[in-house]
Amino acid sequence: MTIPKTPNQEYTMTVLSKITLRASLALVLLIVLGAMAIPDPTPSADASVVQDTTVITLKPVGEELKFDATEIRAKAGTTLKIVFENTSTIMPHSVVVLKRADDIETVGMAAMNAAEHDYIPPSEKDKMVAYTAMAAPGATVEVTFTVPPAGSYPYICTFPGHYTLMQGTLIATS
Ligand SMILES: [Cu+2]
Repeated sequence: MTIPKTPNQEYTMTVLSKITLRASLALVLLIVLGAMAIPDPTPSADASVVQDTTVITLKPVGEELKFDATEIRAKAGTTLKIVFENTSTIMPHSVVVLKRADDIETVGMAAMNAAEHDYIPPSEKDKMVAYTAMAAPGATVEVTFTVPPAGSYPYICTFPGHYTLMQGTLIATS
């Protein structure tokens, strides 16, 4: 494209408004596409490794009974720190990593009657790999533990009624 030697005011204005219009259309398209984007079925948490400790930050999705990451990956035998930022303004939540998926129901049900233990039932602790304290709305809790042997480990929230929906999977890699 050659630039006219004698700048034509009208030409410049036309080009500029065309560019502006195109940019606006592109922006609108981006917004529409963004709103239409299909959520990743297994969103993964961002992980950062500090001194051999993998740090993963989890949050709830708005006021839904959902973790923002439903899959966490870490190497078996390494140290994993889960930081849970409870961004909900109304609901308490926790992160409890279990040894077996078959125990989700048992632990979830037992937790309902464990208010005095912060909804971490002492009788079921042997089924847990790790657990955070119950995070009040707006609070941040964390737990640091050694990643168990290679395999899949479910994590749930043990606040009454949340465990059926509020789940994710820790994948311990070899
Ligand atoms: Cu919860």
